[in-house]
Amino acid sequence: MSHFILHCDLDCFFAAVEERDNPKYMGEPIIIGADPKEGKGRGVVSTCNYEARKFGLHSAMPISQAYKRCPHGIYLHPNFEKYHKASKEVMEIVNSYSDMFQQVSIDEAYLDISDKCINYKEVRDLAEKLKDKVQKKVGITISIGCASTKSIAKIASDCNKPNGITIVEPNQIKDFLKNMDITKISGIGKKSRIYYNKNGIFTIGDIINTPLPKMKQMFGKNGEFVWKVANGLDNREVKEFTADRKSISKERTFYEDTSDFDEVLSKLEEINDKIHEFVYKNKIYYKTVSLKIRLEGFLTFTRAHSFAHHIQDKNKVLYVIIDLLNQFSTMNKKVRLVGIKLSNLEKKSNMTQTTLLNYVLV
Ligand code: TTP
Ligand code: MG
Repeated sequence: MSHFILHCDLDCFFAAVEERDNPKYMGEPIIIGADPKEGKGRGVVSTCNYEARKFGLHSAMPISQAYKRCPHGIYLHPNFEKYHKASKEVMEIVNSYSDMFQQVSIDEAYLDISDKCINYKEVRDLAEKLKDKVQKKVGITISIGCASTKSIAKIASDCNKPNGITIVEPNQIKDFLKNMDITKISGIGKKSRIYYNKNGIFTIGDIINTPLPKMKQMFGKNGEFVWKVANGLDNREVKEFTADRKSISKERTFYEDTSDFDEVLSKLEEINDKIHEFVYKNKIYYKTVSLKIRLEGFLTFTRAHSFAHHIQDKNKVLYVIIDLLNQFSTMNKKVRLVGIKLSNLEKKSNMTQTTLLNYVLV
């Protein structure tokens, strides 16, 4: 059976909601984020509309820099309550097309429509209907990518923004991906890109042309994952976090063993941030935090700490991790891998505004 997976992502989400609610700003550059204070403001851009992007503005840019580039823009404070409501309305519409639905952030979701369509023509019709419904009922636009795997659907949804549909059929995958930069694959960030480049891998085509054993040998597990993505073999399913899940964990191997405490700590912070994106989105609370550390020579240790109650607090986890990490500081050995695990999980349904804020601004 063919696999049809959609990735739906709203266009300049927060800015689109503001544009919808303030028609007088139509056609103006709109920037959502911190107060620019005429160029002296601190903080960052949350997002901006496509008009503002013409001036080089983008998410996470310091607001002072945005102001310098676009002083005549309309600068607005985020109104999370409003965005949360719009997100919920959109997600309900997306979910109404299939139960195999997985929301992955405030403005993106996957939808498996394999048992709703028999060919790509029907897929396009469904995607168009979905897009029209979002526009009509919520008043904002969404871009949709469709492919046989989640990772390619995600890359596709970004290709025809705003308000576009991009379908990549299995026999088009190679041509679609081959000239793209490797960072289009989520799993290759700015830091790993440097390492991949050093080893002669620049485009996704370079990954496709490297045999799997060589990818594994050069880049370990990450190499294997990105090879599968590049070859259309990523078989992750569309599914939501389920209550019977026992733990959430993430680990990373250093490209070279390190004894630099700051490097180890910054890697752990990165892992903690990533895990918490998932935690906040899925409204997960946890009681136990574990640190995993592998030293040179493959000596592996885990240390755990349990809180008295279920919590959801990125900073508390980081303090515990630092504390647990300090227990290894006297061993005088280089570190090969670090990981964090959260267990004793509980899912709550009432998301507070602070958690939404945390999620959005991390
Ligand atoms: P994105 O989907 O990454 O961005 P976007 O919807 O604004 O633009 P695009 O058309 O390229 O998809 O993020 C969704 C919302 O999350 C975004 O509207 C604002 C918020 N956000 C932040 O607050 N900070 C950030 O750094 C990012 C990336 C997003
Ligand atoms: Mg978006």
